[in-house]
Amino acid sequence: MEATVYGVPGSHPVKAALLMLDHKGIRAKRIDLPNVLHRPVLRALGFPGSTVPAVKLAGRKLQTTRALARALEEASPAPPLYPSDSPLRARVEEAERWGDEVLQAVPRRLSFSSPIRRRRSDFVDFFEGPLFGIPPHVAVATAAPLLAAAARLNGATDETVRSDLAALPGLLDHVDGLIGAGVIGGPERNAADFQIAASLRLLICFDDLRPAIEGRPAGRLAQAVVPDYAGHVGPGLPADWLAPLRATA
Ligand SMILES: N[C@@H](CCC(=O)N[C@@H](CS)C(=O)NCC(=O)O)C(=O)O
Repeated sequence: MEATVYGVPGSHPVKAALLMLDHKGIRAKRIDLPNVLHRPVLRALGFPGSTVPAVKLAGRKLQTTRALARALEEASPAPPLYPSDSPLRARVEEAERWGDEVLQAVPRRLSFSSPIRRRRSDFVDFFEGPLFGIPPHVAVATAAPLLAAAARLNGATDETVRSDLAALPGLLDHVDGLIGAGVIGGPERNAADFQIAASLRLLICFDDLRPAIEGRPAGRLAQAVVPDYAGHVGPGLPADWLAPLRATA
């Protein structure tokens, strides 16, 4: 079995999808599309939704990391992505849902926030290669309107990003709690490990956030599950936005 994974540069749910495919021993070819313009391309390819990862696998067109995890479990049960013990499975599924519905949006909004968009030359490192034949530095140099559109589509205003940063210590405490309770971070990786670790690992790529994350259980898990995440964003967030994190670092 082989999969084709359509993504956009730097996407953390795409990273989660690739890690889950790898966990199942399924070879995957990644094709990145330009952000925002990916929408008509996915439609032209026959995907019903607008988000990536969009995965072609054994004749199926799958979208969303959670649907992919379930399809993978069905197609190739070993090694599992969900524990067989049903109370633990329910807790893993709840952690996976939280990782998708709550945590995943935080690094996404941050990536498109106004202070980070000003550092867009840093985005070159997130490219896996040319985008439709366009070299990364050219794509990034001309990306300002697309990044502004992505910020609008994702609700990445200064207010939402500030409030995400204020909430981040609590989100990290929640992840540490899941690790302490043995829901994630166990000897067998599960779907929630991949879902949550990919988001945290993208946050660690930001110099402004790394000190508050990397030394705690959540940060160590992210680095163990996602050892490589191409990309690095230098400092750029205002000090008052970071104050809630500095208080806990
Ligand atoms: N939560 C879903 C959706 C992922 C998602 O929103 N991906 C972003 C990129 S990180 C995306 O495709 N955004 C474009 C859009 O919403 O059109 C999942 O886990 O697959």
